[in-house]
Amino acid sequence: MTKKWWMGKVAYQIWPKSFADSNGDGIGDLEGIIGKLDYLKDLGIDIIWISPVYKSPLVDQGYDISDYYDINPLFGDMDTMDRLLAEAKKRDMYIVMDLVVNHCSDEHEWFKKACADPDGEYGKYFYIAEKKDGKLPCNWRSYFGGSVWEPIPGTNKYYFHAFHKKQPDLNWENPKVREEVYKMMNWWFERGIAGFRIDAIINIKKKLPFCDYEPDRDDGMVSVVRMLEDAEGIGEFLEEMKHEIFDKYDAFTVGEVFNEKDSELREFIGENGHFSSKFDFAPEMCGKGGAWYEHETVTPEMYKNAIFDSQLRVADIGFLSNIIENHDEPRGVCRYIPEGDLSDTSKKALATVYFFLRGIPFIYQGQEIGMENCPFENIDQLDDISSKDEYKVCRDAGYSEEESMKLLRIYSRENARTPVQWSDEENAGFSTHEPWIMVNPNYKEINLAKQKDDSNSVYAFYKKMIALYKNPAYHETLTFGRFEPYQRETKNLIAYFRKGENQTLLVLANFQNEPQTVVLPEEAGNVILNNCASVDVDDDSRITLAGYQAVIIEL
Ligand code: TEU
Ligand code: CA
Repeated sequence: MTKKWWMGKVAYQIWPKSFADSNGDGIGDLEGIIGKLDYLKDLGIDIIWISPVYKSPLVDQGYDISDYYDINPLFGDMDTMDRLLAEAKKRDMYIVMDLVVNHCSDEHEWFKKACADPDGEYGKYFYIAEKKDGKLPCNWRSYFGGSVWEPIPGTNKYYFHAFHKKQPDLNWENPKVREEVYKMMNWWFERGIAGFRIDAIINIKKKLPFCDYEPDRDDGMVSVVRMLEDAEGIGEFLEEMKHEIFDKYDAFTVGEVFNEKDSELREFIGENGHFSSKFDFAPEMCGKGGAWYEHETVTPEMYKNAIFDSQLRVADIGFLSNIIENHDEPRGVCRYIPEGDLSDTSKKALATVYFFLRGIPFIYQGQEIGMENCPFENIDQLDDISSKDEYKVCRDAGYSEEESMKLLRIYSRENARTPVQWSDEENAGFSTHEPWIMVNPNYKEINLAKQKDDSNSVYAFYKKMIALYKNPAYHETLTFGRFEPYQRETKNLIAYFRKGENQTLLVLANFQNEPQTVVLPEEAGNVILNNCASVDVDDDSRITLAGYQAVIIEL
């Protein structure tokens, strides 16, 4: 395998609106990010992915871009962006931007021109169609609810949106659109970014011509996801993008790829794949299906199977990007640790398990201090379009307000979007002003200031993990070493090997409150990571792990 600069690096996701507010308007911004670069460097971060900061009406918090060449004034301006790039570079850190090109905002000038003249040049930048015999071109339901078709006022025409109606899909079949996108990407690389996280990319290829599918709900519609099964040929677009742009800049690219077919894995992230990496969403998808009230609670066994299956499926084909949460998911500690078992120890156990999987570890802002879901009490405390839609789906299905709010506290992506808890000062040290969204009331207990100098804190443990990962004595094995499950059938034990050329490391985590004794495959060597004060190994190479104890042993 050809070694690439990004292999063995540690990445961190910033969701700017809630990261750090520098000017006291209650909204995080670029200057706030610059102010935290030393903090991130000290933690051990190499690559920083910043969720969208482009000009945007923020209907979907920046994933609705109205100008790809400018910065949302709420977040700063282009000069500040350039300074951020320069300051990151000074610290040997890499900035990765978010590439949102399945759709733009309905306030983008392309779309305004398309609406003004749907049959003209810009009309072809989008999917615009008329009803036939009183019927829309297809019965697909958008990700955020309602039909994918929305009328263009003053005409008999409709436009297609896979997400919100203020996010019209760009027509990738039109070479002009692709040319515009590459031009813009090029412009950003020339400014000094290291790569892109590529948003919702699987959706750029539609199943055409549009057709109806069997409805999956009483509304007569079917999730737009259904068409992905039949959409063929996305690879041609992605190869073009790679050859035109990514190769030229030796970029680090990570695809937000769901639903790829097994046979496509190598094409996506193999040695010469479309992208450097793709997120492993298998744990995120665990237990999910249909509406929120139809989801199943994730058990440690389900979690283990999800990550192990992904690891085995990918093996050495390429590098997954491993996460326990992001801005679209609730906090990982609340999702993968059974309710009632949440503690600093269990948070560290989960961290150990995911961080040392083969791939690129991503940390989402606040994860390193063990931030938890937010106890929202009513729907008005939330701003997220997806949460509002899912809440409505629950209410329409007869769930009470209380039941629906309970589901929201479990599944809403707003859980990960509350301000980062820097200290126990007002507004958790995030801002001097009341933040745009509530601060999690647990900020007095969970905050960075409290954890920074406490060697037993979740934060200190993350720092330790990163240092271990980068320790030259283990870095090769932790980066390239083979993943192999150990005692996979043992309940509530999550254990695996990382096997390098001349080194074997064993990651062991006891995912329950009761102690658990495990026979080691061979005599234990050094214990190189431990989330408890001691470790109990007997003469017969049996290790007894305390509740939620996690260790890494050199064999
Ligand atoms: O997400 C795409 C996506 O398919 C989902 O994760 C989606 O967020 C979920 O189904 C809704 O709850 C990306 C971004 O990460 C997300 O924040 C944006 O809302 C979406 O694209 C549209 O740009
Ligand atoms: Ca601000």
